[in-house]
Amino acid sequence: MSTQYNIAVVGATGVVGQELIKILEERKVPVGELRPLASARSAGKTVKFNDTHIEVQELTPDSFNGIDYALFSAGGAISEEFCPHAVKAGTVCIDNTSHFRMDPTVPLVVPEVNAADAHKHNGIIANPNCSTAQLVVALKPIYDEVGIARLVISTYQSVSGAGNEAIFELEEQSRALLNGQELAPEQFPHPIAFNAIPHIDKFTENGYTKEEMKMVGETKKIMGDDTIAVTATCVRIPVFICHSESVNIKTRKKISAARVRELLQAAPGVEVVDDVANNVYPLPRAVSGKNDVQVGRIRDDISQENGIELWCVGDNLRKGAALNAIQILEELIK
Ligand code: L14
Repeated sequence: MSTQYNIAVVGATGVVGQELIKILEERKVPVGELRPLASARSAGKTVKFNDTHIEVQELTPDSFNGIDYALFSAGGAISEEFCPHAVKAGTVCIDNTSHFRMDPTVPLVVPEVNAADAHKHNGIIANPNCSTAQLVVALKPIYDEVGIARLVISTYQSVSGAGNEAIFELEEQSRALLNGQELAPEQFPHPIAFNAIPHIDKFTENGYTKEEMKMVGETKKIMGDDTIAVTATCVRIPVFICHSESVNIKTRKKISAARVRELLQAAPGVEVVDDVANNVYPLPRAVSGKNDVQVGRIRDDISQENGIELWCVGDNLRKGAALNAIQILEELIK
């Protein structure tokens, strides 16, 4: 019999946890035991995996006995507390939260870009921020050909990254507003229905949000190049799934839009969807549920010599979270 692995999913009832279990099944990862873990509040619920219903167990320090790999997606505080227990039990952790991402002893991996880094772990591998993961997949072929000097990014991020309650809030607020009522915001600082909120995660000292600073730091770390200048504005929009990004790239050497299109057509994890004559470009509703990041609106930047503009859309629950984590797992066990 071929090797099987015992896998724990921490935060198994969350949006990303559910997606992790779905993708383990979809990609036929050789799972021996699947151990869904969550807070006491969710313990006793069941999750469905390959036609079996598995009871969710309460996460404790002893949850990792016999587990080969643990996929964490239950918030930074949970990872901070429980990854060390898992590592002590000999479990390798793939962490979806921001907690360990910028730790120099922890690899931060997007397999299309820096798969080899995954093997340099000390028990924990970090999975990047959703907006960063989809971005670097599209940047890598351009970087390898002409280098990148500077990036200016604006994001249009869906609500699903913020969890089940956030999805529910967009739904409820939209329904209420169409019925002439206004519901008070709970999951976001302002009403999200029919709105655009330039504020994701907390504000930091320099006026950027933590979400924006994650894009800055993580892009450089994954690309392995601290000299890339990065600035970002992250905006929440009333979309359920998929983050969209307007990306302005200043390259080190000149490259044409036509050549970028050619490079991206051959790039793993990317689908070029770019035919403006027929109103064809990437859209969140079309990319939801897809594994590939779609790129379109590829054009020469008319404002500078070495500039490219593009529009990139990715499923934040897949490439932005669960899929990337499982690609890391596949890299480790291949
Ligand atoms: O850094 O949409 O993984 O609120 C998780 C929550 C990214 C933003 C992370 C959201 C964050 C996300």
